[in-house]
Amino acid sequence: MLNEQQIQFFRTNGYLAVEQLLTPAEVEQFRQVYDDFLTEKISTGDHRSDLSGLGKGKELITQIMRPSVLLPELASSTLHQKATALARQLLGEDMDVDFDMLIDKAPNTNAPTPWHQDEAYWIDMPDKRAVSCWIALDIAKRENGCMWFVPGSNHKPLRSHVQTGKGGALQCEATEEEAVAVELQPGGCTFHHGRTIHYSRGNATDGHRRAFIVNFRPKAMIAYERERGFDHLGKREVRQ
Ligand SMILES: O=C(O)CCC(=O)C(=O)O
Repeated sequence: MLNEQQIQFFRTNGYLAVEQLLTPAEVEQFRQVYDDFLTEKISTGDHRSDLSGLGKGKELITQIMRPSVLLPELASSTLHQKATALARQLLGEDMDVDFDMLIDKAPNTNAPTPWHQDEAYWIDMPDKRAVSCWIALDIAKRENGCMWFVPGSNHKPLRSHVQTGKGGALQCEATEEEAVAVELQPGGCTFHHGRTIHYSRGNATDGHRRAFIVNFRPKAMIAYERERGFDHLGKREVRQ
């Protein structure tokens, strides 16, 4: 569980690193499931896309949306349970899983995830509490695409975003100079608020950089989104 200092750090800075969310045995278990998605042993269909919007025939950043819809037992897995307990400590007991996703940067693909705020992807909601848990299944370091966060951006307005590439990720203006890099060991994780500006460099190493991400918001806001047909599986829209 988190202590008061960690909760305060998150509220002030909009992000938090947790050294070990998963045990080494759990990391191994989730790597296997993850690879079943990557290799299409579990079919991903239209849940899968290239977040870079640039790859010609080859995916640069593989994004698989809502793996727990494809493999329902994931929804009650240790990973989801542990992440949910901490998300509730950070933003309240009414936080629930809105969606999960896998983002893999394959070896030597060198494609950065552009600077953005997750909120730019979503419909406007009356309650803007949202937190994402980004779990490293490999060592995450600057060279293979660890997360960078702009501290305090969670308290500032949403920046304007544009879509990159062909159907690729959203992007806003920000720089590494205003941000902090968070390197993690496998099983470690970061939490970031839906308004926090973040990014990752491309993977310039010979190994994969696999991240399992779970996103939380209040139960009432999940219902609000679903009533409006927004389920994190549809086409990307840019909010201006
Ligand atoms: O894994 C990445 O490179 C980016 C992840 C991200 O933007 C997110 O989890 O909100």
